[in-house]
Amino acid sequence: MQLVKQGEPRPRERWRDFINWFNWVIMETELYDYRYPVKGAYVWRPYGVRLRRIVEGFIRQVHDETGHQEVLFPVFIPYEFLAKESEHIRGFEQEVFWVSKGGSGEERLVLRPTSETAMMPMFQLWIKDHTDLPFKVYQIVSVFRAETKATRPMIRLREISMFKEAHTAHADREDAERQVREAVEIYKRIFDFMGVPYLISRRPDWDKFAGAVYTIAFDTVMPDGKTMQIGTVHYLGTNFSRVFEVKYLTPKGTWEYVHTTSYGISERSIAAMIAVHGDDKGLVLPPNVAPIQVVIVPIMYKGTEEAVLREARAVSEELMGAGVRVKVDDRTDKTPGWKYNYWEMMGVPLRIEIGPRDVENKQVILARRDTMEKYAAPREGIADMVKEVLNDINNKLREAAWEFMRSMVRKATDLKTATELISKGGVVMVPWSGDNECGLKIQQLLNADALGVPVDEDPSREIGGLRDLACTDKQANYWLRMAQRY
Ligand code: P5A
Repeated sequence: MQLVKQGEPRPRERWRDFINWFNWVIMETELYDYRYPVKGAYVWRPYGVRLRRIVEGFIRQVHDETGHQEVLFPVFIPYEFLAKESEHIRGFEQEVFWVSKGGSGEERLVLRPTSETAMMPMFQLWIKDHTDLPFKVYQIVSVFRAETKATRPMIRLREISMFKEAHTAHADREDAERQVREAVEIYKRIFDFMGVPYLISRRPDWDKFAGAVYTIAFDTVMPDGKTMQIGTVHYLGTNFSRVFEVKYLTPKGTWEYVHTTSYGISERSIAAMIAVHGDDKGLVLPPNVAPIQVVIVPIMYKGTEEAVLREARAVSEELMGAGVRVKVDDRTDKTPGWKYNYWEMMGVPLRIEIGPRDVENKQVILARRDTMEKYAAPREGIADMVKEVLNDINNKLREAAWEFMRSMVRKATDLKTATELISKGGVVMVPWSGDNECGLKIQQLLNADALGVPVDEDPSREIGGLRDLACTDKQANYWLRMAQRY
């Protein structure tokens, strides 16, 4: 993999050279370091950890609010447990990291690639009767997958270090499917918070999670037109509960298998957030997630620096009191111009400049990172004003990202147009019968992957009379989203 070295000139065209831009920006802003000497394992640096903690905080809040309880399971899973569900092990067998021990041991352990088979034996002990259901837990932990596709910093990891996985158990299919819908709403809230737009699709059967009855996936479009899977929700039916004997006593006095679901997101969602908002200058962070929401740069000249600094600190106090994450950059060895460039690269949403004239005029200068607008605002009532601007930046960034993604989704009803559009990047919706063989053929013809049929809009809208893109003797029943994927 071609990686940019720290300090090298930054790539100018994020569009053409997205991965180089991405690697440059996470490295240069000291969010992340990809030089760790193990493939697919990377380091979060302090600025990155602060960002991550804010995102994790929101993820926890949303799960807690919806009745999920946080747990922490061991990283070890006995191999026999991972292998109990036949489809599950078929999917993960090649990606499992084995644990070797000093001396000899009978137990064969693996590092969890996901925790369904770690949770199930404990669910079996904890769930007794119908009053225990629904049962909803989650954890934010590391999981390990020996990914065979090329690893990429923050995007495709072998140690996924911010894996939020939720696991739930229900009395019947109906309640489990209600949970699937709740999970979709939870993920919408999380991605809206970060301003990341999404397409929600039901994955085709050949691409569902190993062991699932069906998978609903969130994808977003990267600046280069390729899509990225940023979250998935699985209905697992009784596939896991049967092999782990997870049963509950019904009010009628009979024993039934629970229906389970699981859903997960990872730090890849942070990568998506960075990708959809960033620009040639560097990061552009939505205030919702920015470790520093406002940076105050005092313009210091000899003679007036004390008054200016005092004012900068007073504004900082006021903002802090209003719950704003603020920093005063009072370094004396850097010029204001240098600081502007630096904090712009770091993605700080709003800069406040205060000079001697501003103190005199009872005003401050606001500079927005998203629009690069700069204007004077009255000193009086600054906290309210700043909160309003931060809110506006959250909304504008989210809207701009949605607009870009929507512009990258198109429809094609014939092979020639579909092929042309796919080569330009983005998502192309094509008519599909619903037949798996035809879907696989469409993938081959377009040399692209099927994301699935829309869950966020009617998949059969305006499909009447159209034919399957690959099996032209078959009537089309759905629009199938196709794309090149990360
Ligand atoms: C759901 C949670 C699961 O593992 N078990 C528990 C289910 N689903 S999944 O689709 O395999 O993964 C959930 C999300 O995690 C992200 N992801 C990754 N991120 C970074 N590096 C990886 N190697 C990686 N693999 C999966 C994806 O966003 C995926 O949707």
